[in-house]
Amino acid sequence: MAAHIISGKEVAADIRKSIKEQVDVLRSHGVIPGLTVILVGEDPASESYVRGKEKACGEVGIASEIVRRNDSITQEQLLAELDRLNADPAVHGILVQLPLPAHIDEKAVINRIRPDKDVDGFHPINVGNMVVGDDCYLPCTPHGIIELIKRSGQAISGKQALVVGRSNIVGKPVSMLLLRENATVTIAHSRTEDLSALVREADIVVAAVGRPQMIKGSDIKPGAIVIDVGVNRLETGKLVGDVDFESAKDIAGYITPVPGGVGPMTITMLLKNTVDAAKKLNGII
Ligand code: L34
Repeated sequence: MAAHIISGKEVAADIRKSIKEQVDVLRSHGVIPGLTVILVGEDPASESYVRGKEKACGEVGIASEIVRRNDSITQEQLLAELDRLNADPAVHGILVQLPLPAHIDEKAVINRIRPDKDVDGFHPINVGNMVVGDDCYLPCTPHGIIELIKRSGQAISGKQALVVGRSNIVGKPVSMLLLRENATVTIAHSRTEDLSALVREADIVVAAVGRPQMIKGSDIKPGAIVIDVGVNRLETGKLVGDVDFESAKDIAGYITPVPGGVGPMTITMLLKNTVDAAKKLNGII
């Protein structure tokens, strides 16, 4: 049977309506939520994602600024930039687009962002609070994934969830969020010995490895929920996920497309965190 296609684009549009309403209220109180994105270098994919963020901010009324620096920027200069933004009361959210050039210590950069402006949820304070279930900014892609599953109407509690990939941005945090929703979580990675066997058992598969079309429909458990985080551009220019959509779509129960699946949700959760930051920093919640 053909899977239900979970449209991240539609879910995102729905959530953005409510975000815009919140921004309108804030603006009527004289608070304009502000997001600053730092983009170092000229990676075309990062450029495209950051432009997507800027456009989405504009649509809901968030003031956004992109600070572009070329990849010769030193770590000290980048940290100084963060100090400036940390101190700027018009800036409620700060995001440093990753990856950074190799000469820059990513951890030092993330650690420099004020945790209460860390709308990416990457600062160790936010990560720690997420793990213990305290108030924090949730990382955007993992949070978007949980929202997509919930809005598909399917239960997470008690299900076997397989997360393929263990990055700090997606794999690890989404595993924690699925656990928080009472899934039984397995994390697979490059050293996992029999990935196919694990995929076959999973009620929920989250694919976040960055390897084009590596998960095939023949491995998927009939009726499973398949969330594809991969955004891989083939030589032909076509954008594909980590899941082989064509073979998976007739076996899965629910599946996200690429593009139009997780990507728009990542951006939407960033908008949400920025509005929450504007509220908190102004003592509104
Ligand atoms: N600091 N770095 C930081 N925060 C993040 O949350 C990110 N990420 C990841 C890369 N680096 C980051 C993003 O923003 C990935 N990511 C991201 C954001 C948006 C989209 C994909 C990845 C997206 O909108 N994808 C569209 C297609 C875009 C295209 O055509 O290029 C989609 O529909 O999937």
